[in-house]
Amino acid sequence: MAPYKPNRVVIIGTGAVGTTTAYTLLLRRRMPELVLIDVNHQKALGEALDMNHGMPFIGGVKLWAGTYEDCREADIIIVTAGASQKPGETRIDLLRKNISIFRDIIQKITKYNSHGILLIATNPVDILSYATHKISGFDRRRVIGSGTVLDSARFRYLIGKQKEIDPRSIHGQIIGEHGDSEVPVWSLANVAGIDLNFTEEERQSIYENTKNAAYEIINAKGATSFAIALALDRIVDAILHNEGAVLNVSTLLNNYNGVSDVFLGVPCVVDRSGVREVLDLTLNDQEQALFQQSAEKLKGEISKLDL
Ligand code: 6V0
Repeated sequence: MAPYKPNRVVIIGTGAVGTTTAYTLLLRRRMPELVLIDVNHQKALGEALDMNHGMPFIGGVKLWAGTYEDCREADIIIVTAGASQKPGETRIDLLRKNISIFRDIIQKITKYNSHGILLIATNPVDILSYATHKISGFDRRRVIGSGTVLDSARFRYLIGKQKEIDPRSIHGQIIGEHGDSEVPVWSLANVAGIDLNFTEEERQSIYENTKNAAYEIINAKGATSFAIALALDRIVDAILHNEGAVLNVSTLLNNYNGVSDVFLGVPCVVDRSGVREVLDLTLNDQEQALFQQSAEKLKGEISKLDL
């Protein structure tokens, strides 16, 4: 087999999430070529120009505002295009607007690319990842939603803050919907294998703050961008460097803790092939019930779509 060379990443949507992700990938020099696409081409042009003027300080990345034809040689296409939450809106509220945008975008991408990995960030991310899988016809391993990677990071940050321990040393995860029905897996959360020993009140507070983080940030600054950009960068790195990293991305489930035919965030092994493997979690009864409720909620929304 010829040696694998990471080549090109395309980002569709150059709003708060798309540009911050581009800038993060650029600073970390994740790939030799980065393309920005937006329905508002002027915006993509401006962002590309602004970032290109920083090249003398970074180097090594060719970046431009492109068209869907540039997807032809892309290893990863990240979709961040579409409406974002306004104060008071849930992620599910965005579905009507974003599903039609997605039909158009995914068809345009697949006109030129049938081999790459589609990494979806637009909300509601789990439902739009499912729709992407259906519209594109891509193998399930190559359609990845950002899932609960960000929620798990928020969870670990808050636990670390409470325990005064580096969040990188906290083992904890959120599964299910990236949204209001997400599930904290307290039964498996630990530091160095040691139980966290939180009171019920502390658990509730950490969970609520994790779940409501986006609402809090959107109320304060209008959008979330930095942590999601780092989460997307983490997923891209795992793919391009064939890491086999375990990340709670959103993937198509098949009889997983009693759940099938829906995309949800669960621990997955991510490498060059995309989602190489979904890891089985032994949940307690309460977690399993909440996970199944999360799945039912999303399946109810999916059943209303014409996919
Ligand atoms: P934004 O800043 O409004 O940017 C959206 C961009 O999409 C704009 O530049 C638009 O011009 C562009 N766009 C709209 N329609 C199209 C189209 N048909 N083709 C190409 N480009 C188009 O939104 P922001 O960047 O804040 O959020 C983007 C999406 O990411 C929203 O749906 C958010 O809810 C979602 N997020 C998902 C997160 C996750 O964890 N998965 C986290 C944060 C936000």
